[in-house]
Amino acid sequence: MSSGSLPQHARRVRERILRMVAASKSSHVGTALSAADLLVALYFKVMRIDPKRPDWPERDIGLLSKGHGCTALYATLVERGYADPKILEGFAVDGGTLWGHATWGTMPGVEAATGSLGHGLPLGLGMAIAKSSRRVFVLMGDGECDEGSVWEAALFAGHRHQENLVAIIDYNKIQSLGNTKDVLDLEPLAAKWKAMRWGVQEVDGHDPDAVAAALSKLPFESGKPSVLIAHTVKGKGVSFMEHSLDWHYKNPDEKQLAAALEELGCGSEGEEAPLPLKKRSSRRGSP
Ligand SMILES: Cc1ncc(C[n+]2csc(CCOP(=O)(O)OP(=O)(O)O)c2C)c(N)n1
Repeated sequence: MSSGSLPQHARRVRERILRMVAASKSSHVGTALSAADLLVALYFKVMRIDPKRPDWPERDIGLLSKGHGCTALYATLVERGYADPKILEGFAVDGGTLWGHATWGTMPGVEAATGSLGHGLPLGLGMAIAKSSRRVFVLMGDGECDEGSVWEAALFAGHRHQENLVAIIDYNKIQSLGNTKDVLDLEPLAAKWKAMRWGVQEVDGHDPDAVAAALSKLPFESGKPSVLIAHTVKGKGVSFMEHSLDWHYKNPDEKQLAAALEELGCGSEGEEAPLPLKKRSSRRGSP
C-alpha cells in the first residue's frame, strides 16, 4: 500500500486513470476522475478489508455499479495494495487482462462484473441479505439512477430495513449524452430516498476526508439502509475535462495527457510513473 493522505492517494489514482485511458485510447476518463475521491475514502478509510486477503470471509463488499468507470477502481485497488501496478498496463489493450468495464476475476478486489447499469444495487442488496453480518457498499452514477432496477432495489431495501446496505451516488450532474437534469431530472433526489425509508446524507464528493467522516457512522438512521449523495464534478482534477460531456467518451492525446499530469502535479513527490506515456496498439473500451 502506498503511504500518504487521502488527497495524495486520490492524486495518484487520478494519475493512473489518465495514463491507462491515454495508453489504451479508451473512454470514460471523466467518469473515473469523478469517482476517485469516493473510492479512495472507501478503500482507505471506510471499508473493513484486507488487501492481502481479498477473499477474507468477514470483509465488507465494494461494488462499482458504474462499471464503465473501472479505471478508477483498478487504480484504487493498486494504490491500496491489492495488486502490482504493472497489472494496469493490461487495461483495454490487445492481449490485455483488464477489460473496459469492471470484470470479476480479472484482479483481486473486484467483487462483481458491472457496467450494465442498474445492476449494482440489486446485486448488493442480495449480498446484504445473504451476508447480514457484513456491509455492502454500492457506488452508482446519477445517470444510472434512470434505471428502474435501482428504484426496485431501493424500495425493497427500505422495506426490509437493510441496515448493512450503503449506496453512494456519484452525483456529477452529467451522464453520457447530456446533463442529468435535462435527460431525466432526479430532483428532489434526497427526498425520494427518504420517502423509500433510507437514511440520507449529502457531502462534497471531492473531500475524501469528509466522505470518510460521513461514512464512519453507519447506518445513518437506525433500521434503515443508508445513501450518501456525493456532489461531484465529472472530470474532476483536470480543468479542461471538468464539467465536460466530451470527456465521457474522448481520450487524451499525448499533449493533453502531459498537460493533465502537470496540472495534477504528478512526479512532484518523487513517485514512479505507473505507465509509460507512449501509445500502444489498442482496443477501445465500449461505450
Ligand atoms: C443498462 C445500460 N444502458 C446503457 C448503458 C450505456 N451507458 C454507459 S455510461 C452511461 C451513462 C452513465 O451516466 P452516469 O451514471 O451519470 O455515470 P457518469 O459516467 O456520469 O459517472 C450509459 C447510459 C449501459 N452501460 N448500461
